[in-house]
Amino acid sequence: MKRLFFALWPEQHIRQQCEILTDKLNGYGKPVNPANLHVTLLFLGRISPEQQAVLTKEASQIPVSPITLTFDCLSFWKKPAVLCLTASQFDQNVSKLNEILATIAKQQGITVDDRPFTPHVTLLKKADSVIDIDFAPVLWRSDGFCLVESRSIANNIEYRIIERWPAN
Ligand code: 3AM
Repeated sequence: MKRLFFALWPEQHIRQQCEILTDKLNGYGKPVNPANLHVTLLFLGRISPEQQAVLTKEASQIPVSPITLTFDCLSFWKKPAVLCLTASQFDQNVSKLNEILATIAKQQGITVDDRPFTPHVTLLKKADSVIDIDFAPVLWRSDGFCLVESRSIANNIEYRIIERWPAN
């Protein structure tokens, strides 16, 4: 069994822009390792090899359009205690992709998060307050999506891309 999720993975220059912003937030929480920055499309949880094989096959058949997200807000989410980048408006292609992935996952008996989908990039964990700083919006262009494995190693979270599907 592997702990998996679908995500948008950043190109290097987007990762760097997020990293610069995270540096500005120094002292307000625990920075996410820059190598781990991503937009979760759908969290799947613990998945068997059989489920993974079906999910991978189904995902490869999804028509994927390029996605552009403008992350122009910093949001503090109290319950998970995170500070993340969010978008005041966003490309409906990303919501469509989330819906299709959720349908595929449910067909495999996987319980998915039914809360409204909010694309975000978590920058700080263990955050405890709203932060009001000026920053240049992060333009996140994605030419596809991926399936990612999440592993906990010695108190750190490590993400490994298992498969990538480019936009058509
Ligand atoms: O994209 P972010 O960093 O907000 O919080 C976890 C992380 O989200 C989230 O999935 C992403 C990759 O680990 N996550 C972890 N457990 C979850 C759960 N049970 C979850 N999302 C929904 N339900």
